[in-house]
Amino acid sequence: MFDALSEKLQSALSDVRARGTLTEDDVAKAMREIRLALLEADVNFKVVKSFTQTVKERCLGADVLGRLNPGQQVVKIVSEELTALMGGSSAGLPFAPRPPTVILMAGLQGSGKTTATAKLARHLKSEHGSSVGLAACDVYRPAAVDQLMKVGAQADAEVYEQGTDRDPVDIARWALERAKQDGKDVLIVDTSGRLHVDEKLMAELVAIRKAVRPTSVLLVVDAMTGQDAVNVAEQFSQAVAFDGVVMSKLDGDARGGAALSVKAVTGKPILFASTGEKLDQFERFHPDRMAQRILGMGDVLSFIEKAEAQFGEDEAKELERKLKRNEFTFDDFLSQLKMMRRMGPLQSLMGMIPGLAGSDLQNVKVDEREIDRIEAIVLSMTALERRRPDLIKGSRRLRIARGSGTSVQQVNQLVKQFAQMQKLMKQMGRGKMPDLQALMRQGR
Ligand SMILES: Nc1nc2c(ncn2[C@@H]2O[C@H](COP(=O)(O)OP(=O)(O)O)[C@@H](O)[C@H]2O)c(=O)[nH]1
Ligand SMILES: [Mg+2]
Repeated sequence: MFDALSEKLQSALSDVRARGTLTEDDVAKAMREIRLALLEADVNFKVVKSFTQTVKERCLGADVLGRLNPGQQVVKIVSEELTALMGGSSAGLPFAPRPPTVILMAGLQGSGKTTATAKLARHLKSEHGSSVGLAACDVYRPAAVDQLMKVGAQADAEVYEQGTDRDPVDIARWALERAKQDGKDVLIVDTSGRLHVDEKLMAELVAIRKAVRPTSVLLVVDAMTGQDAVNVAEQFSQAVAFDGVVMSKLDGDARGGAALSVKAVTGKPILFASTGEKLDQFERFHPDRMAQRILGMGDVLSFIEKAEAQFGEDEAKELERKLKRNEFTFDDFLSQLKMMRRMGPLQSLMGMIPGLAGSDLQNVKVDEREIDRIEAIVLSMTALERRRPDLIKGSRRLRIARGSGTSVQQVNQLVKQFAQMQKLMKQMGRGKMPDLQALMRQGR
């Protein structure tokens, strides 16, 4: 996600980051590079202009230049302004005072509405314990109702459908009645889309909106279409006011232009991020965390949150404490591996780990068999060895290799990798990225 942008911004900032003192020229040069990076990322040019202007003014205005560690100040300012650009604090989805809360999904055909409908249902169920019904109002594509039934079942949400012969406005009205009768907390209305914004599409949406009076209208926007996505969002906002954006297909978007421009152009925040075809690849969008991720500050909070969802909160708190204090042993490593496996594809988690983003380690392909081997090696260590990896030498290595059915070389390699990891964590703790913790507090 946003790899290209992330790389360019980090390289634009790497110079100032490293400097002990900064001149106005240094700042100007960094701003030029940031401007280019954003334009290449397909961010709306007006947005780029005002963004770099603000950042520059803040960098030169607040006595950044004279300060100790001015580079860190600049990085902090960029991070704060990126956060503001994407909507500042993360916005939530309001619930209706009297259920059901009705959410109307809008967007072009293929933008990811039906997928997002089911993902949101799953999300609301798991986060809020909501019982959710889905209204099948896309009657133009024959397979649309079947698709919603299929993903709806996966999300454990009841689908209210009447085939494809009735008027979508009638179906929406009927579905709302059903949802009320069934005591649903939430009704999500999936609608049809067209390839382009046209009058018929807008008229139908307006009619459905009138019929069900939604608590929120969400616009699903395909991040992979970049600037086009933002133009579409702008056209929608003129015809059918929406309250927030679901940014879909972020997993395929290396550039990030849509995500960075849509709030500034439409005035509406991104509420959710969809990052894959699977139903659990969906999360609330947090501008502050996204900014930190783009700038290679990792994303501790999302990581911990994901861990919390899988584990008890206590376990996750403990992990957070250890990550911060650098009391990290092979035992923790082992339980982390287990946890990660429960959390889903390892690769997708790598970018969230601070210190890993942008490092060589992030590019390591995660092979599940490799994880099996690592687990076997750690399990063959004694309790003492797990706490004191520095003891693992000579005959101990051979014993561990035999015990785990691996080679001494493989044991060596793991011990070395582990030492490298500890070093990374120590660097974090020592404040190689000192703003991170401040930013995290701010994000709470
Ligand atoms: N990679 C990826 N694919 C997605 C995502 N969301 C939806 N899709 C795919 O995009 C296609 C269109 O999605 P769909 O929900 O049917 O769009 P709709 O026409 O707006 O209802 C489907 O093949 C989905 O599996 C996402 O976040 N990431
Ligand atoms: Mg659909």
